[in-house]
Amino acid sequence: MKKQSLLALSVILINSFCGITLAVDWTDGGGSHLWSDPNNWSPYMPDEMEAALINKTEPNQCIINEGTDALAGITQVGWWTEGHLDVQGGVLNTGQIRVGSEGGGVGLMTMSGGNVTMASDSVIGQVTATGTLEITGGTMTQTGGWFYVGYGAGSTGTVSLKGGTLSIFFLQLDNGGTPLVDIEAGTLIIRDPRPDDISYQIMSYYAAPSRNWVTAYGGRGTLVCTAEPGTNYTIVTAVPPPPCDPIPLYDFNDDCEVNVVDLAMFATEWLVCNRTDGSCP
Ligand SMILES: [Ca+2]
Repeated sequence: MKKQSLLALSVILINSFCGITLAVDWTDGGGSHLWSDPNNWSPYMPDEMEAALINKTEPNQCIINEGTDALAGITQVGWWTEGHLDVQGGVLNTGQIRVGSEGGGVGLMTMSGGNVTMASDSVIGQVTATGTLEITGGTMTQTGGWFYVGYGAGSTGTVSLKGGTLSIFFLQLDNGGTPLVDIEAGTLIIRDPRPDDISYQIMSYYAAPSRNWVTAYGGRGTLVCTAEPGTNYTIVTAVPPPPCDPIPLYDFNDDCEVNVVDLAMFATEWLVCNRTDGSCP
């Protein structure tokens, strides 16, 4: 499908859901990589009524830096192709964020500082696309709607909290895709006023070994879920694993100990043969 057709389709879809009037393309035509440079957008810089389509990656990624006050109705990163939005500072106010959105797209959003605010439903990895959100600093706050990770068949959504804060109302991981929320030094805040239900959802459902959709340090650490007194906020953080040096060679689950758990993992592949030349027994 030609780009113009895709753009028209996008506008129709966006219009039908959000009342957004126009999709504008990130071009990096000015070469500065900065969201704040009007020369980097076509036909012009987005405001709160537009969908900002960021479909370029290095060396033409989009950067929001200190002093930038960015606006968009929808911020769509990696739609039918690859895109990278890097928030280093400043502010982004947007209705929605979609990272990795349809058509086998690959979207990456990195955040090391600043403040990002979304007013409604947002998704990391939507319908056959792959989306990754990596936060090492700054604060991302959703003021309304749900936060979807891995939405729809064939989608892969990954949220990596290595610092900073992700503050949302509701974390929705159960929509047919492959979701992962991995927490290291960052903090996940869920502001739903039912902390007991949220804690159960996180610790006993999403983080259950049969799913492993929410992990701490890639499964090596320990998740901690607490209700903040007086606010009903559920705070999810991670305790790092004990130091390990050297890592045992046959420690398949990375817990720094070789035991029956690793043996069971080994046994599940006993006699598996994947040679493609027909020489397997
Ligand atoms: Ca082990």
